[in-house]
Amino acid sequence: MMMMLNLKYVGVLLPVALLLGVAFVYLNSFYRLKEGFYDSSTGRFVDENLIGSPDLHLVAPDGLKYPQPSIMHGRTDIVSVTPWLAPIVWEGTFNPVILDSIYQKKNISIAATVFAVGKYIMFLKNFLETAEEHFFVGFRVNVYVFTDRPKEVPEVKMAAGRELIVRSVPSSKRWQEISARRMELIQTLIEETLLNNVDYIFCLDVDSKFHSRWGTESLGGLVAVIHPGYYQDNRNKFPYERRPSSRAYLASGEGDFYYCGGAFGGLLMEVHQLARTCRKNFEDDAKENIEAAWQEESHLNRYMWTNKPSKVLSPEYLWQDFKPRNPEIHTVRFSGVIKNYAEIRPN
Ligand code: UD2
Repeated sequence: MMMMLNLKYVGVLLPVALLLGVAFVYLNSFYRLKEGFYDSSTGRFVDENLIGSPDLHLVAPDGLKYPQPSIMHGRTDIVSVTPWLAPIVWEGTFNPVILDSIYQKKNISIAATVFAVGKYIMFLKNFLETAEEHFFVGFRVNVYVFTDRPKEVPEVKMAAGRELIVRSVPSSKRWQEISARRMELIQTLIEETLLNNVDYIFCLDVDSKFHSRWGTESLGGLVAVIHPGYYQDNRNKFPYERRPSSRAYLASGEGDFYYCGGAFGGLLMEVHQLARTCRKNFEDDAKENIEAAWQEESHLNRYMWTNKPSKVLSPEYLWQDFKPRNPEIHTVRFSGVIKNYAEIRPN
């Protein structure tokens, strides 16, 4: 009796399971097909899932001609890969023509944030004008300016597809606070405005200007810039936060490089996680009356020790105007201008 009942169930369940299986396979392939298309010009199937994710599947346009790459010849005076195999970008390690043509096809969009609070507004014009000349030229770029002096934001002619957006922020009596609060504002900007609208974001110091190309070679998941002041030093000399009571603490013998607080970026969600973490750690420290040695820069360095950047930009991407150019720096792309701290800081 029991046996007969089981057989009856199997007789009903088996066809139902088969039917569901067939339906799943059919619907799944239909769904996938809907997410791609057949490109008759190249004779290839194009998967929109891959096109949609800006960091995946690098497709070069057909017919592109450029010098043959080599794995035997190249720069020998610098290191161009980290021990975790992230590229370190230097002049002479990439071909801008290949990279631009790949990312043009993806129609990526980039946000840049810059803070100009108090007297730092004086640096904005130069920053914006030189960004128009060198920063992701030919790409969709939105520059977000955070300032307490919106009326003093200079008029700068932006190319088609590029936009300047001004956000008001309160003034502050302490420069440390202005510098550190950037993480919170970047986090909020991503959550409230950029999500689903932008692919990459770069967060830059305003007291700086562009001198030459900063473009698609800098794109990556999490992007850090090597600080120009310490790249030849032993890591025990890096100005990391050294008090174990701070959440930015790095012990002697820890840390890969000393990264800049003045320039970092990457894919939107990577930078969101970085900003959220650094903000929280900064605020938790503040509750215990601790301020890390170099504010958010210390927290960023702590974060990058655990969360390794997937692309590292050489000091070409943030030099300092007061420093003579070292021989390995073939081009300065972005640099901090000379400034009189006593004159421009609120404290
Ligand atoms: C370094 C870092 C900076 C930050 C700081 C530690 C570089 C090149 N610079 O520079 O990013 O990590 O150490 O806090 O890595 N700001 C204002 N108004 C002010 C003060 C600051 O708008 O009154 C903004 C502005 O965008 C400026 C940024 O905060 O570029 C950093 O301040 P800074 O340039 O005075 O910091 P500095 O030179 O010590």
